[in-house]
Order: sequence, then C-alpha cells, then structure tokens
Amino acid sequence: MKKVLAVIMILALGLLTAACSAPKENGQEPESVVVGFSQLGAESSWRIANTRSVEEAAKEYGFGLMMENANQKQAKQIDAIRSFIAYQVDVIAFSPIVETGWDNVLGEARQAGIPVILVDRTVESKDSGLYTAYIGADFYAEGRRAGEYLIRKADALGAEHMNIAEISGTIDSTPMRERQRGFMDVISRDARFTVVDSICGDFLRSMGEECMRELLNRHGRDGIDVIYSHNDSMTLGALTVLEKEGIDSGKEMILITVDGEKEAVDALKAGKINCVVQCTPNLGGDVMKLVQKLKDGEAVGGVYHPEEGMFCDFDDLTDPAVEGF
Ligand code: GYE
Repeated sequence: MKKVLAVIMILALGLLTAACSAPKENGQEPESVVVGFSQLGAESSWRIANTRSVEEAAKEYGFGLMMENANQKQAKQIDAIRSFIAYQVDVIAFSPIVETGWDNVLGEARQAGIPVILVDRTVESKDSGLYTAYIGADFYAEGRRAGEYLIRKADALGAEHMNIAEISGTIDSTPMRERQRGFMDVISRDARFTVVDSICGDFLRSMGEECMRELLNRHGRDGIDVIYSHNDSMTLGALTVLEKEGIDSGKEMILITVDGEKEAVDALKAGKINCVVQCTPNLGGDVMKLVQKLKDGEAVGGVYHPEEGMFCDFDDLTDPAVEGF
C-alpha cells in the first residue's frame, strides 16, 4: 500500500483543523495507512456513537484518520471524498446519506486506485464495481423484527384493528427504505393493520417532535394506535409531545422504535416505549479490520452485517443485557 503522510483532520464547527503528523515527536514512524472517512452528520446519538467507534478503532489499529462530517449534506460528502482522493489516502470509508448520486465521485476514487468501504448505509448504482465492501446493519431484517413484534403485541392484546403511523428516516436512505420495506412485508398481509400515514422526520429528535404534533393534528389521538419510528431520536422527540398531551404511550399508543439508545431503552423499561429494535453503531472495528486486510493484500469484498436483536415489553427488562448505548 502506498505510504502517505499521516494526516488527522478534525472538522469542528465547519472549520477544518488539520494536524499533519509528520514523524512524531516521540520518534515513532508516521502512520503507514491513512483512512479518509466521510461521516454524514451528527443527527442522532446513534451517529455520534458511530463516529466515536470509527475514531477509536482507527487509533487502536494505529491508522491515520481523516474524518470529515458533512452535516447532512450530500454535496459536502462528495467534496470530502474528492479531498481524500487529492490527499491520496489509502482507503476511503463513508456513510452515504442517501443511496443515489454517487457514481461520478466513486468512479473518480476507482480511477485513482483507492478502495472504498461503505459504512452503515449503501449506494444504489448500475455499476457494481464502485465499492469494495459494505459494512452495515441488515435494515430489512430490522424492519421485519418491528413488524413481527407488532403482530405478537396485537395477538396479546386481542386487537381487532390497529391504525399505524410511521415516522420515517431520511427519504432515500438505506435504513429508511429497508426498515419500511421489512415492516410492510410483515404486516401488510395481516388485515388487522392499516398504515394511516407516513411522515419524514429525517432521523432528528426535533423533527420527531414536529412529526408527532402533525400526526396528532391530522388523525387525533384516537386515530393512531401504533407509532413505528425509524430511530430512537425521533421517537424520543415524539414522546415529549405525547407526554405533554397526556397520552399514555406504551398503553394507549404502542411505540416501536429502532437503534437502542440508552434513553430509549430506559423509556422501554419505564413502559413508555414497547419495542426497541437493535441497530449497533459500533462498526469501527469491522471497518478497520477490512482496512488491515487491504493493507496486507488480502482479498476483501462483499457485505458484512453485524448481529443484532430486539428488546421489547415481552422481555425480562431487569436482565442486565438489556442495555442501550
Ligand atoms: O438508525 C439513525 C441514524 O443509518 C443506521 O442513522 C443509521 C441510522 C440510525 O441517524 O439513528
């Protein structure tokens, strides 16, 4: 693998602070591998934990890390990837905010001979050779788990009919598409369920709050039996509205959410959320393991899904394993 100067770049408040680590003061060699990582934003606790995981893993492996945060803007991610190409990093890793629109810049990375690892989310393209590997959750399975929980809950309650409102993540993003598809594939064959609305909350807590207010305006508290929210941050935002309105969430309204933030798991334990489908943000170790393999000249490719489960109100919630991040 080519050697480049190890550069650690930290993006703080939109300002780029670069620290070129030419041979270190303590006499150590500069890092022999530099990874350019384009993070898509800081929209949720999941994302913040994910960023930390990548940073810690790079340190553990002794790799240089150029990290740029795109603040939810695809154009900024494209700029970041171009800057990584210009720096001739050894590997580019990135979490695409949406699935489409990457062909040109990933074609440029390929042209430059820099392998690309997709982290967390994937891309859609006719060209299957645009990236080397994808490490991220099986979002379709997550959606299915949410649907299977709902069927079990409806059975337990003896519910004849339930109106579902969905608060979705960023339109066109992999988790939004697949969590929706998995959920729908499970519940749409069951005549007890009607999806009355789907509204986008962009994975943001503030938007979760807005969406919940809007859903109550549109349907009233009696018009919604179930909220299926694509992440905990939005769910926690929605929860504040339900609490203000005196709606007994967990009983009067069933809440199903995805991720596994500590705050959401605590709300599950308190009976305010019914089901938390797990999605791990700890992908850094797997990313760096692949970088190491690339460095060693090993063949790398394919799709890597971490193992995940689900916590819900049918579980023993005093079990110490039921813990959020
Ligand atoms: O669920 C959400 C974050 O892509 C899996 O993005 C990730 C999702 C995660 O904003 O909290």
